[in-house]
Amino acid sequence: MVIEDNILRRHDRESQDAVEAGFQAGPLADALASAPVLETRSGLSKEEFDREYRERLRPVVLKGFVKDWPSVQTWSFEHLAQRCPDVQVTVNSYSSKEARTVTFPEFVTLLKENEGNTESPLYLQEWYYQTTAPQIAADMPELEVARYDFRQDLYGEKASTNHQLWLGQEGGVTRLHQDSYSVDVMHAQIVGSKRWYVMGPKAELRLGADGEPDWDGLLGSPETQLHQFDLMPGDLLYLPANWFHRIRLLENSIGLGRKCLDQAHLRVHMKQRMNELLALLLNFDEVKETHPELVPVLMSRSRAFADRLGVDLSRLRP
Ligand SMILES: O=C(O)CCC(=O)C(=O)O
Repeated sequence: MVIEDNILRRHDRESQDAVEAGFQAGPLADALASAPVLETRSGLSKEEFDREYRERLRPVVLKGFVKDWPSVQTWSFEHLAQRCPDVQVTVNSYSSKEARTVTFPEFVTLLKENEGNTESPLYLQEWYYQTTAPQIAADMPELEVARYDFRQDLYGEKASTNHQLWLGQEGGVTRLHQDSYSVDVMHAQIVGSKRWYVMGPKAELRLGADGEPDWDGLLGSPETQLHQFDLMPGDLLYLPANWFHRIRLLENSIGLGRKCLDQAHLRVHMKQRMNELLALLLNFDEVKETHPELVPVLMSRSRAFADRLGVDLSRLRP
């Protein structure tokens, strides 16, 4: 099994903790204070967006782009509780110790009870609301600038609309990561605000000669392209495939993660899908041994993938 050299891309707990610690103190934390703000535009047409940003793989915040969405105009946690009285959600799903499944109104009660606890904020991550709460979907209308999403052609309607809501409390953090399978991030901020730190796809953190992460090497490289910005209600972020991102909730917040597969990334997307499936299938025992924390994630992703494709897992083609 090949060990990834770039610590930013590693999935083991120790490496992820080291990267997160870098955001709290030390050279990276110091650099964040003066990191440039990401380019922000308003009033862009779809053609301008395609030409100036998507085709050139340049990230941008589209200021106020979704400000007229019903969700941005009317949502609060209480409002959603009324509209989703029986919907089950899994809160803090990224931590096996803290994860708990409750109804949406129970989640809102938990939020109130935990208000002000910025040490252990609650976070409902990656809620695939379209299957469990389709009644709220119309409040986040389809975006003209996101019509290039090729997943619909590739996987059909069901697989291509797996948008995710992220709902959490002030202080909640999503650690630095790249999205899988080379999809672009389009993130619409609905309620509250979040601080994003982003780095280019080739940002690299290696171990130095002293065995510690070489932060100066990361910060000195032109590939790092460290930027920051606060996403406010009504803003839409476009982050091209493989850009690293870390998010901290500045207030109680609701955001919509709406991924897009650019047809330009189709080959690499399929290769990554196949790679993951075959690595799981052919090296299952080794993967279980070397990456035990990844196995349940990969299995549930693969099950969801099969489900969305309508694959009958009981059948093997002779
Ligand atoms: O908002 C967050 O906490 C994470 C969002 C994210 O990672 C995404 O939309 O890709």
